[in-house]
Amino acid sequence: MTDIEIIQTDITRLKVDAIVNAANNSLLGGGGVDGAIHRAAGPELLAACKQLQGCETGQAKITRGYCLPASYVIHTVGPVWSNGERDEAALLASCYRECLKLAKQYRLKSIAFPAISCGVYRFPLEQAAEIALTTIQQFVSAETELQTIYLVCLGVAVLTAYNETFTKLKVNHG
Ligand code: AR6
Repeated sequence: MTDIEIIQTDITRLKVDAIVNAANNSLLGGGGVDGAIHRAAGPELLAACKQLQGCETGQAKITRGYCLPASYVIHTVGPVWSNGERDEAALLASCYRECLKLAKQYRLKSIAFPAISCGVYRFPLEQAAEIALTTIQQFVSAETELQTIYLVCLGVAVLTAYNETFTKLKVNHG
């Protein structure tokens, strides 16, 4: 049974097997959670990312965590919100699935996700929360090795959207 926990904290402080980075196609750093992760992990993370030669939107790649308390960083690239006209929902779901596939491949027991695409990329919060939770629930119903999945919210707006969606989905699915 996998636990799904919604928490409000700075993801860079979590001692989990992997934290997920909401990166951009270059994988060479940026602002938001990406900037925070690179600052906390140190320059070796950027050196490792340079070897990866970027990442497509909706895909994911893994590195070590270097100076982070987390062992690994899974870098994924969420879609930029564009009025829902560019397959953003499917691409965001793909981000969560691809990260979980890597977690399975590396036999990770714990993983922490930030709210991918919910910052600079402006994905609507309620819809993003629903995609995150349903995609994760579908994946874990078939997979058992992951013990804990954290959904990390920095701001209160994201926290509220996640909590409300979580309650709604639990009610809907019994
Ligand atoms: N811990 C947890 N969550 C955080 C943290 C943190 N330390 N810092 C920010 N967040 P964003 P995106 C939240 O903009 O929308 C970067 O420049 C934040 O409040 O980081 O996918 C990349 O290089 C928000 O809810 O990612 C890309 O160019 C969520 O993380 C671009 O931003 C995601 O916000 C990606 O944009």
